Amino acid sequence: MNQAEIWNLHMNVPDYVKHQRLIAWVAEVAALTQARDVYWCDGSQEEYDRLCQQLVQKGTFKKLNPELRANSYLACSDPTDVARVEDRTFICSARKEDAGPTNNWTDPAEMRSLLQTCEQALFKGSMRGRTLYVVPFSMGPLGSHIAHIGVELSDSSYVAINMRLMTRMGRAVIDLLGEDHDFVPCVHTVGAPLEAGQADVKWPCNATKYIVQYPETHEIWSYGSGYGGNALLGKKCFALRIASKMGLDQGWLAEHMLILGVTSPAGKKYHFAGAFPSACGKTNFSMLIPPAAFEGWKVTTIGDDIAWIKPGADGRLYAINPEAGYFGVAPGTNNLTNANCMASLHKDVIFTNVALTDDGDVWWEGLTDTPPAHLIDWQGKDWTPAIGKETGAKAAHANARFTVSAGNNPALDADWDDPEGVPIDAFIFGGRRSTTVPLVTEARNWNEGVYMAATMGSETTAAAAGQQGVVRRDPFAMLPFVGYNMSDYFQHWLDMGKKLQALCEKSGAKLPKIYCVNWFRKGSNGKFVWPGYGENMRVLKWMLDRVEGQGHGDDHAFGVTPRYEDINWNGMDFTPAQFETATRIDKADWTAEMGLHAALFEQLAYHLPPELPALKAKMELRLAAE
Ligand code: SAT
Ligand code: MN
Repeated sequence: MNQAEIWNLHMNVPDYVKHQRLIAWVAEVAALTQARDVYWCDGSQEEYDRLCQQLVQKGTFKKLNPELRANSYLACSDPTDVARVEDRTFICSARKEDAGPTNNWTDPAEMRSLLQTCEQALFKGSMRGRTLYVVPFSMGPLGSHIAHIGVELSDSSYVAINMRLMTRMGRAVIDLLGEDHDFVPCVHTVGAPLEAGQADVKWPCNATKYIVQYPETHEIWSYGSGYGGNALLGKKCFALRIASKMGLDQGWLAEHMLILGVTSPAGKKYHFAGAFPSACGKTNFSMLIPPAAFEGWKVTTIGDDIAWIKPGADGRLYAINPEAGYFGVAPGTNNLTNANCMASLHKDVIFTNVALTDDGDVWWEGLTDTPPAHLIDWQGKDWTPAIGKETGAKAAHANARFTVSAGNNPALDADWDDPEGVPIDAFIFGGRRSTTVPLVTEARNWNEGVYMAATMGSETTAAAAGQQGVVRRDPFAMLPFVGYNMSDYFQHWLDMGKKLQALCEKSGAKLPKIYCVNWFRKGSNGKFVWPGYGENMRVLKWMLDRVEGQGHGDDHAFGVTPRYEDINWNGMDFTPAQFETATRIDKADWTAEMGLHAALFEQLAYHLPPELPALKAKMELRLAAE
């Protein structure tokens, strides 16, 4: 018997699995990683509860007080494994130019050798002593023509159960795969093999990490981390990095965007897709509750992080949320900032890296104004407000997360699972900028919108390892997520615009409008000028007025921004002076900003669409004349 045949014996293939290529691949990976055994996830509640229970026994999970958080758990990670690792993320295309200057690139043959084939290959024996979980999942509604299937092989049951909340996972996907359907193979190991007799730790991981995408062959290999986007491979690795390349080749878009529905009191429904970098409020925005003055208006969530968008024959863009759950940032979430989210978190939640209260509930910074008198912090240490003050230690990690199924969200859109997707009326792009960028600007046309999105900057957050609060260019909020050359991605957006325009001319449909927003501008006192959250409805309403050809605004160098009188201020105390601070275009600031655009274009010179520098020159002329 060869090694693969020996492993067949331990494969435990359920008889409903008919896909020989899948079985052979699982056997190959099991042999490579020397997993102790193989477990095929069926996605059932019974399985979920059993795996959670095992994690409780192992000490990875703490079961929360069922009266306060029914069927919910807290996991605390290794302190070195708390966020996405962008510097350990690789796009391994055949040609370096095709990964582009914003991605880490390694030759695919070299990477395969390092991970799979060389003598010390990292995946060799990496699952020793552990179970290999086979996790079949659909990104998008089962069977939707916009959806795609993946199978993740992971030695982490934490990953398997998070995938059940985050995706459509289990036997139904195996049934869809049938005998020969395509799937994206995703291999994940925490990189912590257990030798005979060796005790496990609560959060196994490895100091060495590799998050590897092969965009041309649609493969993902992830080593060394158990956290979030590093390990739940359906999310950033598949639904953005691999899918963006699929979209380039097949004529669609995979975007780091929330999708929300807005229904007017008259019952007319609109859909927005909004791109913001990680930890800039996408989850909150997607669950927005309109202020009292907007009685009769309703905002509903289709997705909070990722959108897959395909053109219809009518020239409209149809979007689905490839995910089925939310992996949201906990700190700052409360009943004022996101009451819908809070209502989602009463049951069936996995919390990661938040603090534990003495009565078995969770707490994080910003949940309540006054912290409880005593907590166990995310690192398992005693925490009191006095300790926090003295040491600066946070009770919850700044990137602490909740994982919860979309079904828990009271604002879930009735069409969220529609396999046809929802038609997009407008795109919103927003960064986190203390200065310079106005509250809202409408692009005059598609190409100027692409320019705005391409040159977007944002202050870095705790969602990724590394320095926080520094402004970096984050084109389309996709900097860490584009699976190919960024300039080719810009070109793809410009090409899509042209193609849609031609289709729209025939059908009479309109291209989506494009907006740039900034909720995070600060005044001279260092405080946010704009209150954000529910009040963002006022900005959405202005956008809808524009979509209907009714709203007004000032035309300036970069597009159209509302005047004070163009916004509905009912029930809100916001002075014209404050509005001026939130929307002002400062010539000196923008001259400096244009210098940063120039630097970006220099970095992205290879294949940079000439339309972009041409637009820049036009805007600069106009800025100088204003
Ligand atoms: O990539 S994660 O899912 O861990 C978080 C994020 O960056 O949005
Ligand atoms: Mn995200």
